[in-house]
Amino acid sequence: MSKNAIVTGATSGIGEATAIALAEIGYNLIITGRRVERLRHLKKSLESEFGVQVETLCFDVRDKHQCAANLENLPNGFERIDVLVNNAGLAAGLEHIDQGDLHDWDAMIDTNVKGVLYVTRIISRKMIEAGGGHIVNIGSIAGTETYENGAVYCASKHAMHALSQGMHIDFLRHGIRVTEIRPGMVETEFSLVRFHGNKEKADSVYTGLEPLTGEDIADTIVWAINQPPHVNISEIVVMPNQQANAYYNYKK
Ligand code: NDP
Ligand code: 8X3
Repeated sequence: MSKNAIVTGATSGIGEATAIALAEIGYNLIITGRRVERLRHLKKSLESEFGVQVETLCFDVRDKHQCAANLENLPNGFERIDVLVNNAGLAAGLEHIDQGDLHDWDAMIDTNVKGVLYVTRIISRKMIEAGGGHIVNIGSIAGTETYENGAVYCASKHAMHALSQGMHIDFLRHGIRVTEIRPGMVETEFSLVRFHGNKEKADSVYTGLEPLTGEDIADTIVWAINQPPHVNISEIVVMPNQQANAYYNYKK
């Protein structure tokens, strides 16, 4: 029987690569994000390339009403959700706390923390009813480390780390597996978003080293969900070979 997955934030980067990787192994998909044209384009290409069913839900995970309106009643064929990938997220800005922008803080905390909770509450209830499932949370090395200028993003990813552990505990009795993946640098639209569209600044983050790709993280997700049902991969840290942690990297 084919399986069903939801990937939040599938319009670019890790989420898009994950949608492709899951379609490739036969998952029917619900892909979400706010950029409707990108969702439509991805749906079309996944359906034609892999012959799977793909539905798009265009909404903002920060809005609890939009989450409910889109996720409570899922499209036909998605009565059971086998895998939820909580991927939608962002960093906004890079400065000391006294210089922080309140809009940036709201965006990070509302997306990376509250958005994950809104989505998980609704989908976990469906998983409980169905007798199981697998939740994959995209955390970050910023979930266990804190670096200068990144306090609020790090706080939001520390929250993701705590939520992943809490989900595992709370869902033990329901047979729902929970995996947190904590990547280092992945070249996506992440830095472009963090620097509010400044491409030069964004590109400079990756100059001199070979960062991870969205596909690297998608491969890791596929490996974790393909483990036998009695195995739960709780946490995975994935780093570029030229980066040791948030502070040390080797640029050529
Ligand atoms: P991208 O910017 O390429 O992708 C982010 C995705 O999240 C987009 O699809 C975006 O869709 C979606 N998204 C953002 N805000 C919202 C929102 N309010 N509502 C719905 N969807 C939203 O970055 P990445 O692929 O790198 O980021 C994916 C995840 O990986 C994030 O949680 C990030 O924190 C994490 N991460 C990234 C790392 C990196 O170095 N790139 C390292 C470690 C973790 P849209 O704009 O269409 O709404
Ligand atoms: C993204 C990686 O090091 O920019 O989560 O925080 S980092």
